[in-house]
Amino acid sequence: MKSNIMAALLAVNLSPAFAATNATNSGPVEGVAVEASSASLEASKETPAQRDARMAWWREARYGMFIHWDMSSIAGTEISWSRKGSKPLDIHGDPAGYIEDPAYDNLYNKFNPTNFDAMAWVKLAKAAGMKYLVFTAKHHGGFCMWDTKFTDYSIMHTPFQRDVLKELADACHAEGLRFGIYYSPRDWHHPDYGLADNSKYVSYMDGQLRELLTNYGTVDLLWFDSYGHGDPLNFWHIPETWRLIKNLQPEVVINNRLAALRVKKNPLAVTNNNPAVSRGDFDTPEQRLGKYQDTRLWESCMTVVDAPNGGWSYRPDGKVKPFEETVRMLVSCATGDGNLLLDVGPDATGLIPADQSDCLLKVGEWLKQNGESIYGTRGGPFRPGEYGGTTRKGKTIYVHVIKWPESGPLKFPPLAVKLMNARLLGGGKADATQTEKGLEIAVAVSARQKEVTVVALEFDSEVMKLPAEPLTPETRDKSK
Ligand code: H79
Repeated sequence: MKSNIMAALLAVNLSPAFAATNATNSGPVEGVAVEASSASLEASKETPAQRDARMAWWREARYGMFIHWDMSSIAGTEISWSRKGSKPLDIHGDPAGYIEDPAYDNLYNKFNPTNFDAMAWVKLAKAAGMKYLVFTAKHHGGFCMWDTKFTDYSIMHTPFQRDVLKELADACHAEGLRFGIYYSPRDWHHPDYGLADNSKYVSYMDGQLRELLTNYGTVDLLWFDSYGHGDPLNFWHIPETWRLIKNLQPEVVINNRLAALRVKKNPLAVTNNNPAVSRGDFDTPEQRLGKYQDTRLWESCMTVVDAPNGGWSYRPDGKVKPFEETVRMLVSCATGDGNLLLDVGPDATGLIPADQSDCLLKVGEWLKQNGESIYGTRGGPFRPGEYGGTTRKGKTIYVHVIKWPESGPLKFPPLAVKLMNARLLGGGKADATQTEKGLEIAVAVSARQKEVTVVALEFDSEVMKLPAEPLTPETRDKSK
């Protein structure tokens, strides 16, 4: 019953009344041309309304925690990339074949993160206002953070011997945090990876995915990284892998990196007109904030730590982003109609370092006051600009102001709905006026917030179907 109502509401929210935009947020997916073949995949039985209902939790969540963690945290160097052995089939085109890196490949012998407490991580994510968590089960380096029967290169063969993925899944389920698994199809440690027709490796990967989707309860999200080079149909067996996943957990949300069949001409033909398999459920701009895009779901993944060549895993040489920048990243995603997946890198003892958690908790405090302008909203109706951006829900538009005009009010083009009230989130006075020329918003300097000021404008009717409007020259700040 509840999901029917949800589906009806979402069908309205996703109507094509949203202005068309160019799909700019597809993320780092390389174009490798392959011939459209007759690979069979039944067209998905999912209707658009069913898909909207399946994606509802994810779209309403807006904000999640990414965690990159394995034994690379002992060295404090970048996960996988700091492994000196070859990177077969990778973007750099190294030759296939496993080459040892004795230093990196033996780090796991010492991995004993006795401070690891899954519940503490989950409670941190919740206090930070995050609604889902995505954990690296296996990164490109091939080390497995769960009890897998397919390799000894796993957490069960460290001194720690605990299935951390299981503990995290259980903690998420107990606390009502949505649980996601990151899995890298690239595997620079596995001897079969990229060899011959890759089929032995594909069996390994499919076996592991079966484990992950069978032994850990509900998996809400699968976050694949790109699969490197190789024909998606013959070298990888993407449609078959996709079907395996969907048979085990039909509701799972899947990003675009496994799915994106790198077919330039007609990807839909390859997948029997099943756009899910060719594009996945959402786009994934990485280490950059997505542009306004309301025609396809998207999520920016960003590290809270800035470090040379990464910052995904524990990097003591990195620097945590300031709170102001972090909260503005969230605002940028929400006003652009996307999600933010913010990454932390726990240390080798199992703790999320205090400088990272402090920043997260400050955003959590901000969300306590301003969360109604983020959760469950859509971007628009005004497009983001130098001023900030807007989100909307029901009859309310939330104006997120980062930069005020040097003098006078902030101006927006006219809207076809009637302004009833204006209020400042967190208290204080906001003045808003509506004329034929448009909307004007003024907030006293003393009432503005340093990181972002949020003004809620309440109208007499729905604002969800208004087209996404750019600011016009008349409404842009002329002092710039
Ligand atoms: O898991 C995180 C990254 O490790 C992974 N995707 C996110 C979610 C990722 N895999 N590949 N890439 C990102 C592409 C990265 C390429 C480069 Fe580089 C990073 C080029 C320059 C910086 C690698 C690292 C080569 C030099 C440094």
